[in-house]
Amino acid sequence: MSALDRPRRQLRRLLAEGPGGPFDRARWTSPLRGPWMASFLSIGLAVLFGLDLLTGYLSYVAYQPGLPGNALTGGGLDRHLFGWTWPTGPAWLYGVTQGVHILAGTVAIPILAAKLWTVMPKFYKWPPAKSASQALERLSLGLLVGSSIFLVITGLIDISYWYAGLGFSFVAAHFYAAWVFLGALVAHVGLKLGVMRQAFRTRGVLAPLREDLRATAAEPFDAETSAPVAPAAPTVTRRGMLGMVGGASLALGAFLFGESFLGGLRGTALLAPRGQDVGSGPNAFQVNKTAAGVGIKPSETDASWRLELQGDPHKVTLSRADLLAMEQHTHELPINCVEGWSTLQTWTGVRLRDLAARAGVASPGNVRVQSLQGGGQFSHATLSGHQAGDDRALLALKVNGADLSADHGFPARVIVPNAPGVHNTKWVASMRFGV
Ligand SMILES: Nc1nc2c(c(=O)[nH]1)N[C@H]1C(S)=C(S)[C@@H](COP(=O)(O)O)O[C@H]1N2
Ligand SMILES: [Mo]
Repeated sequence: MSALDRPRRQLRRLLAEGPGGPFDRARWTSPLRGPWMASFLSIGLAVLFGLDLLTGYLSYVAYQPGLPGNALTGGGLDRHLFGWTWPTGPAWLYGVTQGVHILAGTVAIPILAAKLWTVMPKFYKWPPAKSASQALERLSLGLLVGSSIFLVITGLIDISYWYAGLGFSFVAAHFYAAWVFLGALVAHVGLKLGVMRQAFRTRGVLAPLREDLRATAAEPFDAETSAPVAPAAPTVTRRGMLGMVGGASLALGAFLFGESFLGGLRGTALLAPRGQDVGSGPNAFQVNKTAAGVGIKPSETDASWRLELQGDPHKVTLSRADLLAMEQHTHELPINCVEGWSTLQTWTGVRLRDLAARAGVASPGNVRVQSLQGGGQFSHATLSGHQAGDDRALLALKVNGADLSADHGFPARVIVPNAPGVHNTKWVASMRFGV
């Protein structure tokens, strides 16, 4: 008997019988697992993730990553996709699309968890793949599950402002993962639409929701689905399980949506990042990054501060007093942050259009705005001519009738209607027209 006989025998057995444990389908006994449950949950996920793909794309367009200096990923996808321009009105639109984005992604979490629970036995398949097409199917499934979990987790980290937790650029990672997700989703839908149709045809779309516990039976076993070989007695109805999942989703949504809606409901958003004391008075609304936090020194923003306007060929330097001497305009406009919160305030300042004219530029074209803030993705932004030309696009000097506070961008900050919050640059140092 050679020394290799034993391991050989073991390998043969492993190949024939599988490694046991979770790979043994007989151990998965819940009668609720099966194609109907998987299909029903998929409809919820398709709606929510569909909304996320759509609003994610809109957010991408709103960032105008094709403009010089606005690159998001540093990769080949930093261009205008499908050639249209994000509008400057209605001013609240980005607040709604981005609010929907984080809300849909968050309420999807319990449904995603339930879907993974439902199909879990299929992840332990033995042998892992019998043919090349099965291997491809499993690869696409791995990419789908992996990218959706990755998107949800990076999104949650972002809306919690916990950037230190990520060792990479959130925007680039979230963006590319969305493309992987989209590709895997298309493959998955193509492969599974038949299973879903079959499940709904044989069991009805809603009929299983009406079954009481006694009528809650397993779907017929089929190695290709997650239905159990040897179902145990049910302990909960399908309606009960879906009620818990839906209830968890509703609770998450109820404690989050307040932060996306202008003003008053913010206090209800128990899941939004908390603990910031915004004080009282005209400047009492949330701050994304404080002046001290990004290293703005008081000596940079005192009376010696100057705004530099670079036209072509003009260059103009203005003090805050010069700006206050120009025609002032007041507009009620929101800040719509990409992290999902919005706030509506009344801003007063100089039109960007008028600043362009001051620098000798009749029609503003693209404008590159640079902050006093030394570096980082938020220290500059390029606005389109479409934005800079809008009557309501301001270099704001005041908010709610008072001077801007240091944290809200004193001496001057940009406010553009319907722009992503991050483009409303604070502590502006210079603007270059016609880039
Ligand atoms: N220079 C500079 N401008 C900035 C930021 C920043 O970090 N640095 N944050 C931006 C983001 S992401 C948002 S949402 C708004 C928030 O404005 P607020 O802090 O006045 O509420 O400012 C924008 N302007
Ligand atoms: Mo933001």
